[in-house]
Amino acid sequence: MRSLFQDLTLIIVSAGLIVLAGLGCAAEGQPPALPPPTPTPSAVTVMIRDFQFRPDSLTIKKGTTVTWTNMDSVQHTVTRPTEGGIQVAGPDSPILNKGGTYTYTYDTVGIFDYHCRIHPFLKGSVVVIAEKIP
Ligand SMILES: [Cu+2]
Repeated sequence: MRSLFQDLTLIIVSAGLIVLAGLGCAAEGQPPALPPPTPTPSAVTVMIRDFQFRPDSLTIKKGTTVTWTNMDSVQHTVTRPTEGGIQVAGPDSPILNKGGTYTYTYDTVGIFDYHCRIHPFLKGSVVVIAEKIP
């Protein structure tokens, strides 16, 4: 014995299928344009140990945050270069003691060198790309 409720349910489900079928036809042969993939920002860690940035060169996606951690007993910095007395883009940390960390987010595509202000021979660089790393 079918109830009125069952009949109504059947009608509602049928109507839903018809609507879905209609949508299917509309989309046929004309796939909807997908939005361009957005690079997912991520986080990368660089250790400063034995007077070296490890790794000393990185390739990252735009929007990636890099965190430097000083593992040495001596103080270090993560400092962008200066050109004609003006600092160009890049990280600019305070002095980091042992265990100190500094975080910088690269929002611009390009090549960004950096160094330690206290030990200018201590150098690193970051390549920032727009596309996803394969
Ligand atoms: Cu240093």
